[in-house]
Order: sequence, then structure tokens, then C-alpha cells
Amino acid sequence: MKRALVTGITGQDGPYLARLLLAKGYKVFGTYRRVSTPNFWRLQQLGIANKITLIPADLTDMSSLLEAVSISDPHEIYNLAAQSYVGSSFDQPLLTTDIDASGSTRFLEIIRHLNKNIKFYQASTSELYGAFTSQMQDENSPMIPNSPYAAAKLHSYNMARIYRNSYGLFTCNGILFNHESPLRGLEFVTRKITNSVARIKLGLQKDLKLGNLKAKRDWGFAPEYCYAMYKMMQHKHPDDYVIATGETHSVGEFAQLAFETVGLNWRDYVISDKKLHRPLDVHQLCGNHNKAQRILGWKPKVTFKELVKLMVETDLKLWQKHLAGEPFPWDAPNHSSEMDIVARNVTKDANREARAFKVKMKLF
Ligand code: NAP
Ligand code: G4F
Repeated sequence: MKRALVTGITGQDGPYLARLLLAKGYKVFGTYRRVSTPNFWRLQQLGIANKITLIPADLTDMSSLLEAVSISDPHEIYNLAAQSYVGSSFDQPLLTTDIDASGSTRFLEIIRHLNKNIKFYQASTSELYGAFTSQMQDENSPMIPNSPYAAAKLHSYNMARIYRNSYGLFTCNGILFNHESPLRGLEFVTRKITNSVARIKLGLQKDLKLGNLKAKRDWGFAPEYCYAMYKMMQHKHPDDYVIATGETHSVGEFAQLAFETVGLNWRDYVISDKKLHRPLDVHQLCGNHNKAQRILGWKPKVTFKELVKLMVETDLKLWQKHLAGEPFPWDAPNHSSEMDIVARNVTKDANREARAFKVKMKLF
């Protein structure tokens, strides 16, 4: 029986990938972080929580990763764990670097020393293209990161490639463009919108504050993207692949369609708030997945319109069930408003910034 170790099992992609691997007959091990309140709700929603062997591990802690690899003795490692929120990477650049850049190198070192036959999947990202805003991006496009998150991910992308070429390890970079689902974290713009649309429709919320409405993304459906990860790892030769739909839409278009799904006009509810703009954003992403289609036979199926509809309808159904008093594992009721998070809500006060800077310097 094949064994797979999936890091980031509590995130969006981990459970979808785990479900796929279980269906393919794998024994699946998943790493999670020890937290004071367990967050296995996604695994529970997919009905696979008791089918995964859970191992506590943190990407910043080499010994826990060694332990995870020793216990699972995997044929394949899918490294999905990350500080994956671009906005937070501006607030926590050092932590983001430790997790997203050094974390993967820790795994590559373990594989190099322990067992060179272990295949390694690195969750790379379209954020790598950053400031390269041509019409479309593919595997050969320049990578010019625009955030601490993307810079850290670029390091991992390169290390996976370097260990493949220098030590002959089987490493793949999946350069995945944005992919969404009803299991998406609530801080990401798509789920923030669909959750708010559901709440507004049910009279639980008045308006929706968003940041940059003009930013354009290539949004696909997460389970299909997890299938692409699996396909890369089954191919005879390790390589890097862009996984995308080839279509791009603005945040405003997403919001418009989401409100239309419940018969509302987005302009009556959406407010663009400067506080939610990033210090530096990626303006347009649109991926060319021709290589993946040609070599792996992979192509996207769910359309943008279908994705938006699925996410809105799922959030609406969940809130309706919640209001009817039905208990079930779910993230939304306990989610704090983004506007209450101080670090992202600081007014531009020069004195205050100077004081904060002094405090930071003392800590160094
Ligand atoms: P996600 O929902 O944010 O999940 C991230 C996972 O990483 C969570 O399980 C999280 O655990 C875990 N994690 C965070 N810090 C960790 C640490 N220090 N040690 C161990 N685990 C840690 O992300 P996702 O959407 O599933 O994405 C999966 C991967 O693909 C990420 O690497 C992301 O950067 C990358 N990616 C995502 C997209 C996308 O559009 N979704 C596109 C391109 C690339 P907790 O639950 O405890 O926080
Ligand atoms: O949903 P987002 O936070 O996703 P972002 O930054 O594109 O990152 C996601 O996709 C990457 C792949 O390209 C992954 F690597 C990464 O891990 C993550 O999964 O923001 C999308 C766009 C941005 O331009 C942002 O500025 O939406 C804009 N936006 C506008 N208003 C907002 C908001 N983003 C968030 N999160 N919240 C807003 O209110």
C-alpha cells in the first residue's frame, strides 16, 4: 500500500487531497499544529477525519518533521503547509520566511539524508510572478515576487528545483493559481465575499468592506487542483507545472456575480476601504496550463460562474442550517471581523508609527 504524508491537513487543500489519495488506496498521514482549540472541521465536513493518521508537526521545527517522516515512512510527501495569507506576510515577514522558505528546505534535507526515493511535492504559487503582469504567465515567465509570502515561496520553488537537479531527487513544483472552494479560509477574498453575501441575504450583515476591487485573479476549483498535484507525482519524470484556468476576473466581478446569485445588486452593499489595500499588490494573474494539459492530461472543468454559485449556495445553506439550530463543524460563526484586527487597521499616524518602530528595534 502506498503511503503519503500531507502537511497542512487542516487547511483547504489538505482535506481534498487526502480524500483523493484515500480513494486511490493510499494510507494517508497528515500533519497538524498543536493548537488550544482543535480545527479539524474541514476533515469532518468531508467525512474523512477518522481515516487519516494525524501527526503533530510544525514546519519551523526540524525534529517534528523528522519524526513525521520516520513515523509515516512515506513514498510521497505533499508539502501544503504554509503561512498562506499574503496580507499577513506583511505583518509577519520573519515567521512567513521560516515556514514558507525554510520549511521546505528542512524536508528536502530530511529526504536527502534519510531516503532519496521519497517523492516531494512543493506547493508553489502564481504569486511568484508578482510584478510580472503580462497577459498570461507560464512556466518560463519571469518571477518577480511582490510580497514577503511570494519571496519565501520563491526560495522554496528554487530549492525544490535545485535538489532535483543536484541530488536527483523527485521534486515537483505545482505553480498553482488561486483555487477556491466552500472550504476556503474566510480571510481570502472569495470566501469573504460568499460568506458575506449569504449573511446579507439573511439579514445578518449590512454591508461588505473590501480592499482592491480591481485586482484580477485566475480562480479555479480546489479539488481539481489537488488532482493535478497527484498527477504530477505519478508522472515518470519530476517537473514544474502551471495549474490554472486561463481566465482572469477582477475582485469586483467576483462580488458582482456573487450578489447576483442571490438576486442582489453588489453596488448597494460593497464598500471599498483603503485600510484593506495591501502595501503592494499583484494586479493581474492569468495562467497558461498548456504544459499540464499536454503532459499530464490535466485541464480545468468547473467554470468561474459555477465556482461562484457553488460557494455562495453552500454558505447560504450553512447559515440557514445554523439559524435552524443545527450543530455541525464549521468556521464562520466564530470568525472575527477583519476590521477588528489592529495590525491591518492602523491609521497613518506618524508619531505612532515612530513609537512602534522604536519598540520593534528594542526587540531586535
Ligand atoms: P491554507 O488553507 O491556509 O492551509 C495552510 C495549512 O498550513 C493549514 O493546515 C495550516 O495549519 C498549516 N500551517 C501553517 N503554518 C504551519 C506551520 N508553521 N507548520 C505546520 N503547518 C502549518 O492553504 P491552502 O489554500 O490549503 O493552500 C495549500 C498550499 O498551497 C499552501 O502552501 C499555499 O501557500 C499554497 N497555494 C495555495 C493557493 C490557493 O489559491 N489556495 C494557490 C497557490 C499556492 P493551521 O490550520 O493550524 O493554521
Ligand atoms: O484572496 P486573496 O487574499 O488571495 P491572494 O492574495 O491572491 O493569495 C491567494 O492565492 C495565491 C495564489 O495566487 C496563493 F499563493 C496564496 O496562498 C493565497 O491562497 O486576495 C486576492 C486579491 C488581492 O489582490 C487582494 O488585494 O483580492 C484583493 N482583495 C480585495 N479586497 C482582498 C480584499 N483580499 C482579501 N483577502 N480581503 C479583501 O477584503
